[in-house]
Amino acid sequence: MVGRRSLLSGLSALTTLQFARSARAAQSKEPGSIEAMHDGAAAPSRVDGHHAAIVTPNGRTLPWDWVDGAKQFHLVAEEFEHEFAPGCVAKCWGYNGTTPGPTIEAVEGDRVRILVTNHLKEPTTVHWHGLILPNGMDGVGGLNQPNIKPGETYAYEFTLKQAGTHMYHPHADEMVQMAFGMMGFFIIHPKDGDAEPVDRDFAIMLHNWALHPGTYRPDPAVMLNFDLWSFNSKVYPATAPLVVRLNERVRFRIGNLSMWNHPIHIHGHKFWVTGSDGDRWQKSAWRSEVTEIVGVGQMRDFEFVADNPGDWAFHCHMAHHTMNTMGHSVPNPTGVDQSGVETTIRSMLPGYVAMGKNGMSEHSEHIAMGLPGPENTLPMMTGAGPFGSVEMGGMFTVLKVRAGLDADDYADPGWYRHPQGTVARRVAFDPAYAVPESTNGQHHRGDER
Ligand SMILES: [Cu+2]
Repeated sequence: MVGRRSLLSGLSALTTLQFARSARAAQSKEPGSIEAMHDGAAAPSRVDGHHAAIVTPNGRTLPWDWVDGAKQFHLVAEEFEHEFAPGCVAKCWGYNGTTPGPTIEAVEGDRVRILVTNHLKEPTTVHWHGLILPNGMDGVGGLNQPNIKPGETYAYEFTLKQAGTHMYHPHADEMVQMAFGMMGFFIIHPKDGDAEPVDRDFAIMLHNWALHPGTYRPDPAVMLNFDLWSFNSKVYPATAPLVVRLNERVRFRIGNLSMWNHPIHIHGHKFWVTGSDGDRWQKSAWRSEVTEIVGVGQMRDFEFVADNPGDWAFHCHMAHHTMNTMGHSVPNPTGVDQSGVETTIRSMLPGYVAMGKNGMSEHSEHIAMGLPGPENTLPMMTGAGPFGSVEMGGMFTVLKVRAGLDADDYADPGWYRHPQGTVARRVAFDPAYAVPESTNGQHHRGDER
């Protein structure tokens, strides 16, 4: 006997497929304004004269002061309200009011001091993931240091002996603290510069969230079936577009502190994998790819020359990771006529709409129709493109390659205008148009419908 609760939790899946309010709100906000990308900070420039400054889409870089012979940074661990996309907010934890916390950016050889103030109601620490440092600075609570109790401030201080893409996160109650969003980038530029410097340098953190529909706190106990999959703690269509100027050399630094591995895929360009947790690789070790798995706890650097103008999908290739909230315990509705049960289910679950008989694409139509859905969640797929619904959510954004941008212009240039004759076109309405013989023995020409 299926209890009402389990039925409802199963059905919440399909129900969340349809709702409308947040979807419309999400679509009405043009993502990727310069404010959205940099949180109000000034447009990026150069670090130490020659490194392109890191851009953390939807995020920002942590400022520092020169104090007692070190670059001094200050992280405050705290709780705040975070918006994944318009219509979906949660109480999250992070640093200085954001998840991921602000990106720490420094140069090889720097002496750094990072103050960490704990405004949480439980102890925390910060581990500097991938950094070579004195043991007592490694941030594993109980092993390398006492935990930082609520209200306390600790100082971490060390000299940067390496370059590359690294991260920071707690090593105290880490299952909970990371599930709530506590993580950030720690990026170190090589002191002598890169042999092949990049013009734009983006940092993107991969994460997952069990924010069940109608709830306002991520569930830290979930291990597999997450509701939201995020780039820098945002889901499409709130993920900022990645704007680059034609023929620039671009680096994406991808970090993964989620609970899954993510095959990150870029359209329209092949890239070299040029670095990982350890550092930038020797050029002989670079690999040409279009998809690269970024494993849990790993970092990968992708580099390429943006020589192909257009709006190119940039996404995780796990199909469920480019979706927003969905239930995982729903019976497969494909091919099933549900019209007889819809009324019954709606009496238990207001707003329920049977769907999925011919696939989930009709979900986008339901969103466009304005059908209501559960509170504080997102439709499975959404996003309005120039040709219709972009049937994606989650770990998805758009790489926008354009000629004629200014060097520091990261603002959304709008949709790509395709040269005439370069868009796939309809050549027939007739289902039998020139259909070849099928190998399954059926004859498709004509009349079986
Ligand atoms: Cu993924």
